[in-house]
Amino acid sequence: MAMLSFERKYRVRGGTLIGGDLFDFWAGPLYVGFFGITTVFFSVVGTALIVWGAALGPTWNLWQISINPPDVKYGLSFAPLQEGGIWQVVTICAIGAFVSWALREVEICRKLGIGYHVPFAFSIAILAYVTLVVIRPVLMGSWSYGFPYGIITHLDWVSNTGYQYGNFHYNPAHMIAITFFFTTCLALALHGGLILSSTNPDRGEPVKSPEHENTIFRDLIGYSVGTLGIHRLGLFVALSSGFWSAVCIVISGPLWLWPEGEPWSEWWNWWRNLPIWSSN
Ligand code: 07D
Ligand code: 07D
Ligand code: U10
Repeated sequence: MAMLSFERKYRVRGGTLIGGDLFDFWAGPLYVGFFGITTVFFSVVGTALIVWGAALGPTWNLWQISINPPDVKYGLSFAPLQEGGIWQVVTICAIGAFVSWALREVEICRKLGIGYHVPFAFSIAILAYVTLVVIRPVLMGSWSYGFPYGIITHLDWVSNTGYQYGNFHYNPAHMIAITFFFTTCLALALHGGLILSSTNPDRGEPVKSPEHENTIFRDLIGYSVGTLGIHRLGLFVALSSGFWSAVCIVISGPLWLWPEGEPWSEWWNWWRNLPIWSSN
């Protein structure tokens, strides 16, 4: 009930980025807005195109359906619909839907008078996706470098692309991204565990304070990052994961191993070639 009366209070006009009052309303619990309309538009068109692409064959097996990017011979031009053109239009729709979703988040933040942290965070996911299907293909000179839209085929793409550079584990930016992903899990496990341990006590026990939360880590490791700090840290490590992921793939090809180049393991020769122990 409290939530419902709060919603009534903040459900006011304004804060929109475009279109003034047009579409400035709610449908049940959902805020609509101009960008809600564009999200639905792009999602419906994109999904319909994927279903059409699936209907063209060769399979209705959900795991094997794949909407493939054009052949390398089409370079950066538009391909015929059935030879990768569908993938190109689906990509436009996907970017349209993701960016619309982020802008809808911005409008809701403006209505609530809160910071833009949530849309900023989602923008990093969009950056990673756009790096995979636009920035890197453009730098490589062909849309064929985008990943195919299929549950299993996109895994094949990751595997093939990984082995194309020898062993992707030697990519230093991939290492940094993975370290941030693991750190994010560690931080969330610590935080989830800490909050539950102090604010969800046994029946009859009092709820404990932030002092308790700080003290377990001060006793344990000599330092507590603090109740606000853990959220800053969490956001930082999570966004860094996505950011370094985008970096690790955009440098594979455009920077390293292209046009001829070497596998990622060769990158580490800078270490052997350091003047301190290298005679040449
Ligand atoms: C839990 C939030 C909910 C979202 C979900 C995903 C669709 C796709 C459409 C068949 C954490 C909804 C799925 C709408 C259906 C069609 C056409 C988010 C949560 C549940 N992948 N990937 C998956 C996507 C890439 C990789 C699963 C999307 C890159 C590996 C799901 C994208 C690379 C593995 C999926 C994308 C890559 C997966 C679970 C876009 C590097 C797995 C995802 C738009 C990033 C895992 C069979 C999940 C799996 C998996 C979706 C991009 C690698 C199908 C939408 C090209 C190695 N990916 N992926 O829970 O089981 O995300 O695959 O960029 O092992 Mg992928
Ligand atoms: C791109 C998703 C964006 C999603 C958006 C939203 C919907 C709506 C609707 C649910 C970025 C989509 C929303 C569709 C859904 C509803 C209602 C997220 C994206 C905008 N790797 N690797 C990574 C590891 C190996 C390789 C990233 C680990 C092998 C390649 C991450 C291991 C080889 C690429 C990572 C490992 C290899 C990557 C992925 C271990 C293969 C990439 C996370 C332990 C032989 C990709 C930007 C990511 C990348 C990537 C982790 C192994 C190859 C750091 C832990 C050695 C080619 N790998 N990898 O990017 O950086 O998320 O992409 O072995 O391209 Mg790797
Ligand atoms: C909680 C809480 C709450 C609180 C709390 C807490 C949970 C209620 C009340 C408690 C939380 C805390 C006290 C915070 C503690 C947090 C954690 C333990 C987790 C968080 C993690 C960190 C603080 C560190 C995070 C930072 C990271 C991961 C970034 C730093 C690292 C990098 C930038 C690079 C990492 C990559 C690596 C290692 C891969 C290597 C590759 C490269 C760096 C690329 C190139 C490599 C080189 C140039 C060097 C070559 C490599 C060499 C030489 C390595 C050799 C290695 C050897 C070891 C020999 O809920 O609220 O409040 O308090």
